[in-house]
Amino acid sequence: MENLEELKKEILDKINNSNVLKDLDDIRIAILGKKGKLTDMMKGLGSLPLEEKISLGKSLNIVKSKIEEAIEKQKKFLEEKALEEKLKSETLDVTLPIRPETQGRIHPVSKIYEEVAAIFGQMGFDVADGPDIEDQFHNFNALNMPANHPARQMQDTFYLNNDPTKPFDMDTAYVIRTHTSGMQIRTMEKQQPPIRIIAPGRTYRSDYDATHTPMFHQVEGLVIDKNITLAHLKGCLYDFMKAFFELDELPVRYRPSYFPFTEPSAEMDIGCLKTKNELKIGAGTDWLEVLGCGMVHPNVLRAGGINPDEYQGFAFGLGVDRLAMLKYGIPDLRTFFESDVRWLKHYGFTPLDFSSMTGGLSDNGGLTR
Ligand code: 2NM
Repeated sequence: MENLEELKKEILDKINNSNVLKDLDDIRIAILGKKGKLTDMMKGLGSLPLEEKISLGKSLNIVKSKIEEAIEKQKKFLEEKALEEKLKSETLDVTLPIRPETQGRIHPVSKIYEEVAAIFGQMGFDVADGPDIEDQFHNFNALNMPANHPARQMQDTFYLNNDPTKPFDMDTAYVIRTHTSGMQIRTMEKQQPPIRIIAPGRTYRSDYDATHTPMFHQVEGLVIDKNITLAHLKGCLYDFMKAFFELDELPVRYRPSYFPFTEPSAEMDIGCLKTKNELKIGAGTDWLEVLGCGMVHPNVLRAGGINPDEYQGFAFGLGVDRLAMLKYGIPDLRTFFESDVRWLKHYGFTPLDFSSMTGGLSDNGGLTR
């Protein structure tokens, strides 16, 4: 009995002094396991006289439950301690600056798309989306470009062979779009006026030199409503150009031009100062062409399912790559598509420096740089 009291004290001490769960479990096995000390003692009861068996058995049971209780308590304590340590070691200070310095950059082309969408978005335009692969109706016929039109010729347009098991059929072949205008036609087909959309996207023409790449980026726009006039076109595009170049005053002029899908058609120039190695927009006496535009041809409205006696509209198209070169002073178009990370680091934008009309279009005041 005295031994038992001592043993109990010794075991409880061990339990309460254990520091890790593994040690505690080792102690439990050594005492209460199949071959544990207390288990052995209980097995030994069988060989004792009845009276001793009863009283020692009782004592052993009491000791056993005390030990079990102590183990349970210590286990809880050690588990809580372990959790606390884990949480402490995993703490993150979310207020620390980003490390290493942010690596990714937004491509100037994407930046221009954001800026253009922010400006026209504030004027109430929606952004349309459509396929890069077009049928000839949406890319040509609906745009008042009949079968014999020069721009449809093979040297300008990438034609696709729809069915490789048959000979190429010029009449039914799909094309990869030469402009984004197919989206305007698709919008007219599914929506009656008022329509105010911009259609940004990749476009493709078989052309390659210092100022032309076979894939380039466009934003086209379309406005249709009752009583839309050339004055709406001029006001809208004037406001756009001032917002885009972030200038309060900007000289502009419209020159007569020709597009099959608009009548009348025009090209818009903005005033600038050209010197040997610098281009300053909004000052000087030189002119720079920035976009094409016009009043939507009645044939185009009809092709889109809109009655030209009831509705009028204007449309425009601008080259995103060229606007990026002008606004951000990038001299060579071909570098846009070389995926050189040093170029991107120089001309690109950090993702947090996003474009908005209220936060500064191209520069948010150094908040993220
Ligand atoms: C341009 C110039 C002028 C244009 C026309 C249309 C449509 F579909 F409404 F007829 N969309 N875009 C257009 C007009 C595009 O790009 C230089």
